[in-house]
Amino acid sequence: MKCRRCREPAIIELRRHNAGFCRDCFVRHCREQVRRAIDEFSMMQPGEHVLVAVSGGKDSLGLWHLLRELGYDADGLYVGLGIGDYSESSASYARAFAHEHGAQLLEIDLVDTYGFDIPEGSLAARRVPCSACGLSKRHVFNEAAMTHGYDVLATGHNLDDEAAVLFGNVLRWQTEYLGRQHPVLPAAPGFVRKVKPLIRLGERELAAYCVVHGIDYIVEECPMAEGNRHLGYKEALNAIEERSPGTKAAFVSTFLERVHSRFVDEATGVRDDLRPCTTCGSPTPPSAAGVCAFCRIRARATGATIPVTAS
Ligand code: Q46
Ligand code: ZN
Repeated sequence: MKCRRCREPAIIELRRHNAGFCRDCFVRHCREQVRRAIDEFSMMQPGEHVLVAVSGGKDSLGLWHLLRELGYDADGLYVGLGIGDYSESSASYARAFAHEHGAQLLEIDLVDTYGFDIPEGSLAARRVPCSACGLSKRHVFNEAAMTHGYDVLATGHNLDDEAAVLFGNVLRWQTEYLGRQHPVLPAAPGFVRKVKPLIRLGERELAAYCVVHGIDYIVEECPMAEGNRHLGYKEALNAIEERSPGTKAAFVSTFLERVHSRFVDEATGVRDDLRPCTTCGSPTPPSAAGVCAFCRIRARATGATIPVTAS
């Protein structure tokens, strides 16, 4: 197979684009997809101070590299979740990248800063690990970006992730989540702007991007991922994509073009009703009796006494 752009031998075939690319044209393709996503959704402006949430995996390290290549002033944020050797190892990949590229890495350890780790938090809150973990990461990312004065928080969600989340939200008709599912969540009181610049790139492309740049990333899956519903959704979508390449991209892009706006009002209404958490100040729904979900998990895991009246 030859490269679509320059006719040199291709190193990767992208069936969704019905094309192959050589190394240089593939790198250019990845940059172009990120640049287009940033422009299309007005994610950020040159000169803004960007914080990239990095896990040590291919997506977030690839994103960090891509943003820096595109000229953005992007620092990394690594949150230590306390998931045994997995966390130790993933931190070392994030640190190695920062060291090698002369980039700034902010590190926050959940145990040191908040007094609990994800295994304890999920047990204490009786939530599946990924639920306690996702919620904690969202809280810590937002808090860190706000505290350190960043303009925007970028996460490494790729096309496969977004398609799987969308699939789950549609299967259960979670309309509020559908209204919130967008590559840009604008800043609001208590919230930094959040963006997903990898929305146009798939998992395979990120893995290949890291390989061609010699970016080392953690390959092992998180040991607590078992039971994560999105893994099943990904498998189902992969089976569909195999038969008709391009379905995932069409699913996500058509949703954003034609469907998302129908659910925005519901999501905005929920956001407008948020009130500062009485413990940490983060925006929280009135139904939570004043204490945000993160502070409730933290209180249960650490045995701290805070006024917890709702579950
Ligand atoms: S780290 Fe956390 Fe993921 Fe592990 S516990 Fe689940 S959400 S799988 S990206
Ligand atoms: Zn709180």
